[in-house]
Amino acid sequence: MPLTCQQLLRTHPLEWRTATVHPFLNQCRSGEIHPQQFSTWLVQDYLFVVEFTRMAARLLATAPVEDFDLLLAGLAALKTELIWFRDKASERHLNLDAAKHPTCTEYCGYMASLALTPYAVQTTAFWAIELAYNQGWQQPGAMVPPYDEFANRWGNPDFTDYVKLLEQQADNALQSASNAVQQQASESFRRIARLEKDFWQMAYSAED
Ligand code: HMH
Repeated sequence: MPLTCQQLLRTHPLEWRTATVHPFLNQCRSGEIHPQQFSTWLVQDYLFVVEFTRMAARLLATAPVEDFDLLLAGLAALKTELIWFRDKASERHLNLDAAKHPTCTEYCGYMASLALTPYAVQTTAFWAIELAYNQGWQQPGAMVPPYDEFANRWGNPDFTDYVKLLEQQADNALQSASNAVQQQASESFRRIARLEKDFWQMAYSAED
């Protein structure tokens, strides 16, 4: 029986929960998040998305041609997302030319290291990273402004559909993967869950 994305979610429910349920998100829903904590997340997430875009490009570079449509659409969406991040930062007078927090550095280093793994591992990781935000921003329920705009970016129905297609793409790749590669995909899923949890927490730990 080949590994599937749903199986990963079923096998590691607690780890996935810590990746997608966090006080940061609940405080965005209620409006209680401190603007400075939110800004820390915003700047660091921009820096993350820059590196995630590079990961998407490497994924395209190893993908079978059948997967090009979805990955090219994903890259086009990332173009819009990077512009949007710059808009959100400039509204808040935030400097995006900032140093990465150690947590962001670790996550970006991990994404870079995935280049050395087989496509099945990379595509599963790509799905998990997008699903974390899709579920994380949706789960608290309707958020107060200005955070509703952020919740909607990753929680909207089109993004949910995109993540489902990424899941099918990953499942397809996993289907023909060896046991060792499936194991590697499973370890990657768990690593991403921990990195996502740490990324939420970073907003509270950053200095000033
Ligand atoms: C930390 N994980 C993190 N940031 C994001 N923007 C996403 C996932 C979704 O792209």
